[in-house]
Amino acid sequence: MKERSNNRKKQINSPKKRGSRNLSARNKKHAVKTRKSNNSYRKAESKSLEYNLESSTTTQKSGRSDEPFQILNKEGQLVGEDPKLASGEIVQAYHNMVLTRILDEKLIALQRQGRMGTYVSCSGQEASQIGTVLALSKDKDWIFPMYRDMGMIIQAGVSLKQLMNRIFGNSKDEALGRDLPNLFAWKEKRIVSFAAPIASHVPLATGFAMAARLRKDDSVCVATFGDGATSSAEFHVAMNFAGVYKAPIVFICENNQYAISVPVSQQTASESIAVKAVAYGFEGVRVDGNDLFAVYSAVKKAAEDARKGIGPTLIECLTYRLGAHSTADDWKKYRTSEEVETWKKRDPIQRLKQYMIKELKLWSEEEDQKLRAEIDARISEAISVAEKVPPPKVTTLFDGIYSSVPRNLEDQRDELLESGSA
Ligand SMILES: Cc1ncc(C[n+]2csc(CCOP(=O)(O)OP(=O)(O)O)c2C)c(N)n1
Ligand SMILES: [Mg+2]
Repeated sequence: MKERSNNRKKQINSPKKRGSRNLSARNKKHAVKTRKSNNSYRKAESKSLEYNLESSTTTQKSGRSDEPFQILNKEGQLVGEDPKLASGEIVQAYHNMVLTRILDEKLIALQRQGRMGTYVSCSGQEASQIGTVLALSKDKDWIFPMYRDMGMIIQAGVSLKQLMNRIFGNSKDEALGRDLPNLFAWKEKRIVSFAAPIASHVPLATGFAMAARLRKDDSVCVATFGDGATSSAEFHVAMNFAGVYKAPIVFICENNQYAISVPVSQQTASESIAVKAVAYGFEGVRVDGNDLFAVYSAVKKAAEDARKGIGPTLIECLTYRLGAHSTADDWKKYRTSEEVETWKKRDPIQRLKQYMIKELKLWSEEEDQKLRAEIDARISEAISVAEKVPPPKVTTLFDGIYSSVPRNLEDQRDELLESGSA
């Protein structure tokens, strides 16, 4: 360990090797900070990545900063530049955040009752997901989501009915039961299918963005992933390629503090995830991911830059998953109740609600109760309808894969039909 830390010191003290002579003023700031944190090698293993989400006096005007960019503080007060969304858009986004939260809770209960398969919860991350989609062009932009992004699917306009058919994988599901509940994809909404190996979709999204550039269409691609995904080779390959070719892509890391049980402090020795963009030659932005307005503003700016050919952006949304990683683990084994309680006070739904009630004066507790009851009833109804729809016919397995079904598959299909089990 001693030898290792000496080597690290040598590297750190060798600016030529680090290429810091060519760094811009902003990057130098990052370099200095990195040097400082590398000197405390032992500490880096146990400390969490530091940031201040408690400030009620933040005055940042843009998202280009080391401190998380915030517009609505946790009390729901405006502390940054108002993105001037229309009232209708704010209420719609709020509605979708509440819908996502209640649906999430109900789906966990359904899994516990043995009525659906494994499910990955998104409670706590609604502002990151809904704020992102709100900032995109519905007619142009493409989304490569991760498994936890149900809020994005809802904000993109997939109906509750469609979503429930997908979750039960019934015969009315457009994917005919081929996807796992969380592997969302809707072609007509420009949402591309997710593959379970972490970060495998990030280079694909980058290639897709480049294809748009070559076709001379001005669509932008958004790829979302977790903090754990940033340790994968695919993340770095995609970032490097996107930086070199100025691909029209926005990388969004939903840093929810854990990759299953591994805290982000053990995921990276960097001072942040956003700072990784600096090495690839483009902007990294750290955003309070529980602040709908901050996420919206940062993604909007990044999408505009991508569309103009300025290049990609990496946005790190600091957020928290309030529940377990999935219905297959117990969060009490790897985090404290105090930590969860701290993050509950930064709840993205509560802060937007407070802003709508106190500052915009377009919402009330009564309306809120009414909305929640309505959503609850709509979800229960959608579940009971979708659950009764029969599963797809087994022979649909052979449909929609090849333009003409190969002989060997035709034989297997005939065999299945003759066996009478189809
Ligand atoms: C290549 C690969 N390695 C491991 C896994 C198992 N795995 C599934 S989810 C997950 C954690 C990912 O964490 P993060 O990227 O932070 O996303 P989060 O689940 O926290 O939203 C892991 C390790 C996987 N699916 N693919
Ligand atoms: Mg994570």
